[in-house]
Amino acid sequence: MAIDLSAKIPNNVDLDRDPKLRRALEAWQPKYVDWWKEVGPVGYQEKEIYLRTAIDVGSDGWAHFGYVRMPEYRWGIFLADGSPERKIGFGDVARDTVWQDVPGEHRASLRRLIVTQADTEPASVEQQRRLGAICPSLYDLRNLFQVNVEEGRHLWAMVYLLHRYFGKDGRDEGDALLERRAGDRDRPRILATFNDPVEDWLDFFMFTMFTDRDGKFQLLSLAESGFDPLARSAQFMLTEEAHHLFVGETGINRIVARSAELSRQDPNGEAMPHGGIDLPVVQRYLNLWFSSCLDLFGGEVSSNAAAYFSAGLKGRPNEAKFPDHVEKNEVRVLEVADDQDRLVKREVAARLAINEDTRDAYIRDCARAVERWNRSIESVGLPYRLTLPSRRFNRRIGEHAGHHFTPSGDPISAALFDQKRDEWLPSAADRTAVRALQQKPVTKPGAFASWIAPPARGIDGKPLDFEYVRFM
Ligand code: BYC
Ligand code: FE
Ligand code: FE
Repeated sequence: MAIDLSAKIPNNVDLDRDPKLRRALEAWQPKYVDWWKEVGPVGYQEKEIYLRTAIDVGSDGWAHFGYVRMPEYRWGIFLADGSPERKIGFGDVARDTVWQDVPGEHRASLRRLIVTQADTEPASVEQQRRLGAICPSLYDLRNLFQVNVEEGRHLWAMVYLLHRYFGKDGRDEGDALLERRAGDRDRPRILATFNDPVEDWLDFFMFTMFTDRDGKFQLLSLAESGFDPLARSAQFMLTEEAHHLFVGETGINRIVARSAELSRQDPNGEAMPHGGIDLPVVQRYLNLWFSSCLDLFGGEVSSNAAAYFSAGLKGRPNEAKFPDHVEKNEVRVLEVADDQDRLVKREVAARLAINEDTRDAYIRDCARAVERWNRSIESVGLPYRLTLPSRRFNRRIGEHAGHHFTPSGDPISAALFDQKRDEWLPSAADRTAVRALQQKPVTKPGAFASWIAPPARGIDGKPLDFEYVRFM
């Protein structure tokens, strides 16, 4: 199907055939643009940014690149191609045909899953809104805005589902999504990480590395859903998501490469005196964001997750790769602290531990990236290594919340944790030091801040000194 980009809302869901739905979304659109202008990126709204816009879902040429002012970005609605014959791959409904509408008995659960997914998208834009003022290069500035506009499109993807399949309730949820605010005391975003501050570019790269990666694994799980429109929305969102993860993983790699190079030349092994970020500071930011994002998978023992899985609403990432898609009589062993803070093994029904399967897949993917960063450090001959902390470290949700663990996962007292806090998590001094390096934006084409190496190549085949953001 050819997509009409001049339509008010570009889409491949035949909006024109459903005038009532189209009008409802066209009524939501100005509220969305107001939200964008109010709490979207600070400054730069009138600048022309070299952005990618989704225009199709085919494997070749789903996007086009060009200069756009962000408020004029074409946020569209796209579902990946699918087959109405697709079979559900898990739970008690395994091998049933997928649903094109919302089964009445699953309406509340599906609405809740979609709203939770949707809420993270605008939240991340709000969290990142001040970073433009301290960007390390035009290339990075453009990537920040690319991520921001696509998170905006992800919100559109979810609001379409709410409007189309959930009637008045769905429209109310669509409005509420524009009313909550990241970090707001009275009307916060739903999940904790999406209220955490993103103050500097080390936070930003950690966020796109670890938090967007939660997005990848949640979207992979939703792409398995028996509710076909949700599955196909999630599939297309994953296409865009790959770039967000690229920004995070390569961003940290570029920081680490620069830090390693500067540290090696310093008699005390420090990068800060030479305009770089010390590797132990990178490690503490990593500890913070990784642990916060582990919470995004929910509790280790979750009756919600069991119910979603049984009913075919939400599977696991790449469900087909799991040996058992029903998990009826299996058990999983968890290692948790008992009430005397000793590590003990606890058996739970596998269905109750579905969140743990998804978390495992996520941790494996994060570990692969850490290995890559370590190869960058190793290549300059520095012995320092980054590591992922234990999945028990610094948790606020689930079985490990309320206990304290070292980064290696050993139970310790609250008092000892407090004492060690600044060794394990970003201290006020770390934040001040990072901030001192990032006071001024670097906006000369081809120039990069001292604390980050240039990327291997530019965007869309353009050179590194391309004018990714036009300042006239
Ligand atoms: N913070 O039964 P449990 C993305 C609540 S990121 C605060 O263990 P469940 C993106 C929970 O709601 C992907 N509260 O949880 C990334 C429950 O509340 P109630 C977003 C939390 O349901 C970057 C209670 O604790 N997508 O796309 O098994 C940029 C008990 O929890 C948290 C999704 O999340 C938390 N971290 O799992 C832009 C997919 N965790 O019932 C975008 C949809 C749990 O006591 N969401 N709680 O009121 C879900 O699938 C599930 O809701 C969760 C939680 C996996 C998040
Ligand atoms: Fe997203
Ligand atoms: Fe993302």
